[in-house]
This record gives sequence, structure tokens and C-alpha cells, in this order.
Amino acid sequence: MATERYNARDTEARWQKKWEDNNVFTTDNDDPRDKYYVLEMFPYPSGRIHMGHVRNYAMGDVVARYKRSTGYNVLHPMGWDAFGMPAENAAMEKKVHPKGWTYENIATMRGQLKSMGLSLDWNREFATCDVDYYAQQQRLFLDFLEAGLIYRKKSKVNWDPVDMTVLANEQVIDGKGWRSGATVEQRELTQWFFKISDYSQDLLDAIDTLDKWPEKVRLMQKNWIGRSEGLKVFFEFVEAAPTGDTALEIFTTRPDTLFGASFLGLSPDHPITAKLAETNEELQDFIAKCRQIGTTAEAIETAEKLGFDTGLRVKHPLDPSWELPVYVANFILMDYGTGAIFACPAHDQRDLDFAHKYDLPVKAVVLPEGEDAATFNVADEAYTGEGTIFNSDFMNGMSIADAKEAVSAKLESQSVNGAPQGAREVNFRLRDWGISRQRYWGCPIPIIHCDDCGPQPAPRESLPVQLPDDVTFDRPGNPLDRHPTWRNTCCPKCGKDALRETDTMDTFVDSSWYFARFTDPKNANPTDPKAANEWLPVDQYIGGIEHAILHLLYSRFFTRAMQKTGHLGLSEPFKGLFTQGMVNHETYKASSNNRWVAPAEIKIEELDGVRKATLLETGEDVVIGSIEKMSKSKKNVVDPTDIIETYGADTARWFVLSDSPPERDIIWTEDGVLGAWRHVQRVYRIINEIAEKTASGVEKPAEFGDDALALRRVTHKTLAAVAKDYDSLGFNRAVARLYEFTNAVSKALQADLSKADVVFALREAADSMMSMMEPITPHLAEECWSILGNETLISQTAWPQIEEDLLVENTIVLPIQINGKKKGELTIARDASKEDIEAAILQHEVVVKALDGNAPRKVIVVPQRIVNVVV
Ligand code: ANZ
Ligand code: ZN
Repeated sequence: MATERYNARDTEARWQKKWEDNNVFTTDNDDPRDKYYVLEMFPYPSGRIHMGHVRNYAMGDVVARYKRSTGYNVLHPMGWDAFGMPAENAAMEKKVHPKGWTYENIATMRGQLKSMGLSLDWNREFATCDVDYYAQQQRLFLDFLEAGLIYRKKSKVNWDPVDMTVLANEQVIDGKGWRSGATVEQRELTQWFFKISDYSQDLLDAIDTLDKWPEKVRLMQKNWIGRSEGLKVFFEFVEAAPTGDTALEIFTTRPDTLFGASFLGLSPDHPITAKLAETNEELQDFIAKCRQIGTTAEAIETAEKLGFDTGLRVKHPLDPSWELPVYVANFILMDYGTGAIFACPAHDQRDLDFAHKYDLPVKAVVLPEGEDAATFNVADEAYTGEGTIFNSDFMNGMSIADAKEAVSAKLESQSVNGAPQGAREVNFRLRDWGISRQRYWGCPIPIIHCDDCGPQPAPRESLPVQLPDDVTFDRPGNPLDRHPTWRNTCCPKCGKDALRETDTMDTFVDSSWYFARFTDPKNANPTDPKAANEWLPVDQYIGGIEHAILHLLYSRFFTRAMQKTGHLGLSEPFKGLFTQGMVNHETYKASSNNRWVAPAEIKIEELDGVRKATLLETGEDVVIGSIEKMSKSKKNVVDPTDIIETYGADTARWFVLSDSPPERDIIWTEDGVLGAWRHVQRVYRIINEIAEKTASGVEKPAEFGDDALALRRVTHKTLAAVAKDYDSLGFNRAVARLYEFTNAVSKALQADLSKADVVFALREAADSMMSMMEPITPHLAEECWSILGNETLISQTAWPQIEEDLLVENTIVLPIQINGKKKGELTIARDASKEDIEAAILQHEVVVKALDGNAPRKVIVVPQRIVNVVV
């Protein structure tokens, strides 16, 4: 009898409703079972979900469903990272309100996620723009402020003079604002900072404990924190600087190269530079030019080296008769070290480029192994490797490390103007985190500015400081600034009229603690520490590599800050981290006008082994291009909803988890999707056939014939292997095994179905197959599970018991005698040695019980025959 085709559309909706009606995925904090927290990075509600989301959430869902089936109380929540610029851009462009736009997008995307059949606890859902959420964030802000973790300082920002807004570094493209195209200026603004640098060393040290993180991410975090051990050194001015300073303090990590010094460099923002500029117009122009480069370290690093000779001279600390010029140089940052350097062109590329440009000496002091001191010479490339120190007086012949030690000790014991000339110092690249944004759609910073009392924390009883709804986006700038009344309030200290802070928080703040909020999302405090400590750290966090640095670092800082302020009892938020690869697709261009066209707009045919693409509408030729990350700009996107509506969510889930290892990119192809869809259909047919041809509820026979035993072996081995795959996030391996297993089950249908042992084995295989498929294709699994006559939900069914005996290759069963009487059986490899058997027997429960802690008097092993233990 031909079975009807599997109708994913109807079936999926039916099971989703059943799960929802029965609260199958609701998680109870009081459930006494062991807890497991799996979390995927929550989405930004941009409008619609994309395939990257599908892949990310499918992976998390497999983990959640699998862990649930192995007896854990699983927390698998979902929310929305909902504040940010795109909502304001939409407001400006489409005349919609950011709030309406955001919540509408959330509604759409929630529907899309639900259509994927994700096993989420939707009762815990929140958006970071919910007043409830950001009210708690304001509480955290006040607690951090009180704990000394937040301060205010002036700092430079990228200012877009047309949009009248501060731009993030990524929004500055070639020195121009990304939206307005205006030349970006540097402005000094007073901003709020989180003191992440208090934790630099701790954040670095703890990376070593994160052994379930990808090595790559750990390294990126280490580099970002950037610990440098070095020396601060005073260079005495020949004549005092106009600031009155008699010596210039620099920071170096290479004091071993001091004899290769060529000049000193000051940051354009150094106080001495500023003082000199007061009376020097040329220098003022130079500084202005430097500022156009932008504020990023990368921009500064790659820009052409520019310098300005100040005319100031300093004495070399190891040879007072040696004078060196002092330049202002555009590659020196004010907020690192001391904002001043000594330059050794032979061993630092930036210094070398600079020296070439301004015709300054280049003297090598590190000799690479195998080079001759008489002929070694640095031309266009600085030598930064290992070697032996030469041309360097008392350091000659030393290794770099020994020379560093020797010169540091020497300069520490020397003094200038009564202070030590050198002092060892550790510096970190990690800067404090500036969180002020001059935007509307973010969490208001709960501060009130009073002319008399200065900035005051908003009283806790007055929280939340709520965003006003009546704002306009018809002009650039921050709508909160020009709101007629919102700013006006009174000083909590003196009661005088005062103004609210109109800056809102960087949206990275919102995502730095959402994982903690999920553990008790409706609590009147930011967390219930008990619940949070029980759930956290997140056992498995899954997301994109693009968040490998900032988001993870900020979350690690927040967890520490929340620990300090009593909201959490731990310092590391994410125990396991997994970064998934991207979803890629071929690109297409219409040949006539070279514009990108979408996969849905074209048709591909194969003629004599050559793929030929044409536009569906006009039949025009289309050029097939390279395979790239799905992106709107190249139009090489496939809409998940189209796929789900055509083939079903299970097909999409199966496909995104199938072809590549999850950490690698996957190429989305129509053929691949069809393959997945055909597999879904095939499984459905096979299960129906089993259900029709065999009786359910057959009792387990005492003996199994060869056919049945062979199938049972495959079933249990596959169960064990797939369990391992899921535990190690090897989704593609599990898929490959399930394809094979499906073949084995299909073949077993040819066996003699009148035999009870075969029927039992076949039913067992079919049930097990559903247990293994449920994490990936949950709707199909529920449907088949019910067709097989089960009345429970597979989503709530435990992973099958694996019979270890069936995993052992080529085993025999030996009777166990205790004092000559048969008491049990031992299953062991046929070729096990006498010693192996003896070792196994002493661990067998029957023997352990009989011995009752005593040593056996005698163990007699007759390999292949019998074991007798005398107690
Ligand atoms: C002399 C020298 C010789 C240096 C040499 C390097 C190589 P990290 O490793 O990042 O800590 N430096 C110090 N302060 C700076 C600033 N504010 N802006 C730009 N560069 C600065 O780098 C430390 C090195 O970067 C320091 O060691 C200094 O140059 C430079 F063969 O001193 B070095
Ligand atoms: Zn006041």
C-alpha cells in the first residue's frame, strides 16, 4: 500500500501546537534534576530571520533536545537584542517610530522562529527595549557606580557634523561618516566609562580556565587585553620643556634596544605638544592633520607616518653626551603607556618608516643568528626577531631577555632629579569601556546633572528613567536633547532644577547580562542570585565568531561586576563556547546590466554537464559567480520562510546541520535541500511500512536469531555513536550516521517479519531512530513516533537505554561460577586473554557481591569456557 506523502506544513503546525498547549518546553527553576543551560546569541530584530539564524538556532536546539532526553532540566530561552541604530535609521527613512518598528519586527521574527519548531521556553522571552529589562539595567548601573566601577571622563569621539552624532569606529569609512559622507571630526565629549581595566589581569588569567572555548577565541581575547611588560624611562631634556618638565617619560617594551635609539616621539595629544602648539601655528596645523586620521588604532597604524621636529633635545640615559631629537609623531597614541616613546628604527617598523622619511639614523643592536656583525644591516624591513645584542656597551653578547633584565636593573638604580630613571611597568592594551551614546533608542543613563552638585545618580525609587514616546526624527541629532520636557527634573541632592542625562547606553551593555536575566526574567531585581548561580555559567553558548572579542569580554566583565555588587556568585558567564560557521551561497549577476540577482529570480539548467543560469522573468542570461556569505548586498540570500513553507522546518534543520562540520561554513544549494527533503520523505515511508507490517508492543524475546541480533547491534551502536556526536556538537557526523542507519533499517524490512525477534528488533530500531532524529527533525520524529503506536511525546521521552553487550564486537558469554555454582554470565570479547577475563570478572557485580570486600581465594579461568571464583 502506498503511503501518502509526508505533509510537513500541516504536520509541523500540529506538533508545534501540541508542544505549546502542553508546555513541553517550559522550564521550572525548582525542578530538582541536574541543570543544563544552552543559549544561542540572541538576535537583533532587524526584520526577518536569515539562514545564519536558522543554523545557529538549529544547533542550539539539538543540544537542548538531546540534553533533555538524557534527563537534564534544560534552560533554553530566547529574547531580542532590541536597542540600536537601525531602528532610528528606519525612523528617519520610513517615518516610523523605533519602538513600533522594533516590536513589529520582533512579532514577525518570533513567528518565524516558532515555525522552526525550536524547543524554547517562550515564557522567559524579553526584549532589551522592554521597560522591565532596561529598568533593571539602570539598577545595575547605579550599583556599579556605587561600587566605583563607573566614572566620567573627557574622551575623544568621532563626530559626524552633518548627522550631529557620535560615530562608532566602524561607522567611519575613509575618514567619512557612513551615512552622511561628511568628513568626520574629532571632538572631546564627557562620557561615562565602565572600569573594565580594573579586571585586565583577571580577565587575562581566567582565559586559561576556559577550556571549553575555541583556542582561536581565547587567543583573540588575550591579544585584545594585550598585556605588555616593559619599562618607563625618563630622558632628561637638554633644556627644560615649555611645560617646565625637565625630563620626558616614555614607555618601552624593548629597553634592550636603547643603544639603537634614534629619536623620541610625542603623541599629538601630549601635554608638551599642546604647550608648544600654543605658540607655534605650524605645529597646530600638523596636529589638526593628525586628527583627521580617526581614532582607531588600525587607522593610526596604517596611515602614512608623519612627524614634526619640536626642536627639543634629550640626553640618552646610558650616555649623557649623546643627544636625541624629539618629534611629534602621528602614530603615537596618548592613552597608551605615557604617550611618548623612544624610537629604535632598526627593530621597529613604524620607527623605521619614520626614520627613512625624516632622514634619521638607523642603528642595529640585535644581531640575528648566523649574521655577521660587520655586515648586518637593516634596509626597508625592521628586524624584530630573536638574536644577540651588539653595538650596545655592557649588553653586548646578551640575549634579548638578559639584556632587558640588565638594562632595567641599571636604570632602576640610576636617578634623574632624585627619581629612579627607570621603573618596570605592566601595561594593558585594554581600554576602559566608554558607554555613552548620543542616541534615542537605548537604555537611558540614570543620571541627573545639577549646576551646583554635578552629576547625581537618579534616585532608585524614581527608576525606571523611561524613554519618552513622543519624539521626532525629522532633524539629525539626539531627539532626547530637543524633547520639550523630558530632560527637566530636579536635583536629588539639593532639589534645584536640574537636567537628565540624555545619553543612552551602548547596546553592548544590554547584551552583557541578558543570559543572567533569563534565569529569572520577571524578578523585581536584576537577578535572583540563587537561581542565577544555579543556572550559570551557561553550559553551552553558541554564536558567531564576529562576537569573539567585544561581546564576550564585556559579558565577562559584567559577570565580575555583578559578582562584586552581589547579583551573581561567579565570575565567568560561559563555560562552553561554540562559534558556528556561516551560510554561503553562489552569487548571480544579470549579464546585461551587471546587477546582482537573487536565487529566487533565476532558473539553472544543466546542458552537457555545464550549468546555465537564466532570469525567470525575461530569459536573459545570468552569470554564475563565486560562493559567498549570504548577504542582502549581493542578493545571494534564501529566505528561511520560503524554505520552511515549501519543504518544512525539518528539511531546513536537517540540511543546515548536514554537510559541513558546524564550525565551518556551509554552502546552501537547492540540491542539498532537495536531498534533505527526500530523506524526510523516505524516513516517513519506512516508518509507515514498519507500522503496517509489524505489530507494536512485542515483548522482548529471550533469544535473538542472527538477523535480529545484527540489527540490534547496529541500532545500539548507532545510539551510542550519535549520543557522542551530540555531546560533542558533531551534528554533521550524526546526520551521516543516521543516513546509514536508515539504510540498515530499510534493508531489515526484507527479513522474515513473521519472526518475533525480528519484529522486536525492527520496532526497537524504528523507535530508536526517532529518538536520534528528534533533536534535528522534531516534527517528523513526533509524527513517526505516534505512527509507531507510542502515546507519549518523543520530545519528552528519554534517550533509549543502550545495551553495552551489543556494542562489544564479537563477544562470547562465559558462565560465572562462584564456589562451583553458576551465578551469572560475563559478556566479553571472544579473544580476551586470561588476564583480561580475570580483571573483568573481579569487577562483575555478582562477584563483587560474593566477595563482599574480601580478596578471592582463587580465580580459575578456562578461556572460552568458564570462570570459577572461590571465595
Ligand atoms: C622602543 C622600542 C624599540 C619599541 C623596538 C619597540 C621595538 P606593546 O607591545 O603594544 O606594548 N609605544 C609605547 N607607547 C606607545 C604609544 N603610546 N603609542 C604608540 N606606540 C607606543 O608596544 C610597546 C611598544 O610600542 C613600545 O616599545 C614603544 O616602542 C611603542 F625595537 O620602545 B618600543
Ligand atoms: Zn543639586
